[in-house]
Amino acid sequence: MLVGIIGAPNKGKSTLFSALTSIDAKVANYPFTTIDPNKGVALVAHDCAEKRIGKKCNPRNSSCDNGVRLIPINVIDVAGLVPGAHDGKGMGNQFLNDLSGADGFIIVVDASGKTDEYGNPGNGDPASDLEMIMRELSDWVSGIIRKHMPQISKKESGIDAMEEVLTGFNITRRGIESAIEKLSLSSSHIDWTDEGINRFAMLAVLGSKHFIVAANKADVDGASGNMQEITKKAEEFGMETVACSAAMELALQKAHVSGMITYKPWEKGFEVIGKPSEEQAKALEYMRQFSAAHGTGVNELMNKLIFGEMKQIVAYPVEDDNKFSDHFGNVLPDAILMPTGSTTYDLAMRIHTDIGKSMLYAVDAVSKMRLGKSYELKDGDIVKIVSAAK
Ligand SMILES: Nc1nc2c(ncn2[C@@H]2O[C@H](COP(=O)(O)OP(=O)(O)OP(=O)(O)O)[C@@H](O)[C@H]2O)c(=O)[nH]1
Ligand SMILES: [Mg+2]
Repeated sequence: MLVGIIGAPNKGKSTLFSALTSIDAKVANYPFTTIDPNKGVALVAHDCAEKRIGKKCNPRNSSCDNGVRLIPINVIDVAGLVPGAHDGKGMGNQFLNDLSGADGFIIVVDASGKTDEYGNPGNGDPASDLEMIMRELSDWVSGIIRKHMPQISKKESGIDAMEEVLTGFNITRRGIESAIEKLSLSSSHIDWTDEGINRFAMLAVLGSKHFIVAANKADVDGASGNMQEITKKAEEFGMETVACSAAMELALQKAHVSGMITYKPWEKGFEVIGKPSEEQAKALEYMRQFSAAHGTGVNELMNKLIFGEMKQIVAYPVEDDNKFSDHFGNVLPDAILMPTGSTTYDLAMRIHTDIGKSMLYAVDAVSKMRLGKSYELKDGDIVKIVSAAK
């Protein structure tokens, strides 16, 4: 799974990336600070199944902090998108290709409205920035379709041809079919007008990828006044909005590393353990008040994207269902993210195609019930896959 952080320039994408990954990305108060994409690993927090079995876990592919499983997710932070980016404006469209493998997107807007769509200081309109980003993504996809139109229109099955062209961009067959249906376009033989292609591209993107809107810089005066409009625009696209302050999240994490406070991003609040100067104490107090109800919003953002929007569940495969462990005795070694609706067979295929192909059945390690290949996994299930594979 790959999550892309996108948005116009100077909105706080790299600050959010640093807060999510603990990697020091270059951050500055001017547009196009980021040129080459930053790639890293974020951790998403979820209740660990160790509580259910009353045994301390010993994770391998993730980590666990007092009953909170931290599961790694790849994230990528790219250059700012400006109007016409799909056509090579700004940093061009190379970085759009870097995003083609992403299945989830965090769209960062400047909720304070103090930067324009090119990232320059001034009067900005975050809701229209959001619209611009979606238009750029969709124009990028339309451009690809248009380029391949001669070959698509020659094929008998338009959907197959479209799928072939768009598969590298993680545009799914489901997304293609639902867009065609919504627009009542012909699907057997595709030869649409430019207008048809544009409308199709937007719906195919929305139907294939998952989005959440980060109303960033929520700590800045004036941000709350823009929230209603941002949320309304996001809803038009079927997206949820989370108000956040990436800068505050980063500051709290740095204060934790320096020994000034103890802070865990997935918990609300923090404890001051160092000796802050008067100025630091004031800043900490401000951050405490801002984050009292919902934290800084950064953890919530990731959680809502992965478990809400992308509807992922966590499954724990084990080899020994009595010890809940792998064959080395590691308890609940792996936490695997899977889309809701995944079966024990899907999990087996994820572990290894050989195990999947020769899977016989599965066992629920807690109830010891035998589960068929088509059993739909629930969040937190601990299962042993029984396979004929060695
Ligand atoms: N007040 C406040 N400032 C922020 C926040 N997030 C980022 N900033 C500031 O906004 C400016 C731009 O941040 P970056 O993270 O470089 O933004 P970007 O979107 O990656 O910018 P480009 O790479 O140029 O597209 C910097 O001065 C940050 O310190 C926030 O939550 N609150
Ligand atoms: Mg950047």
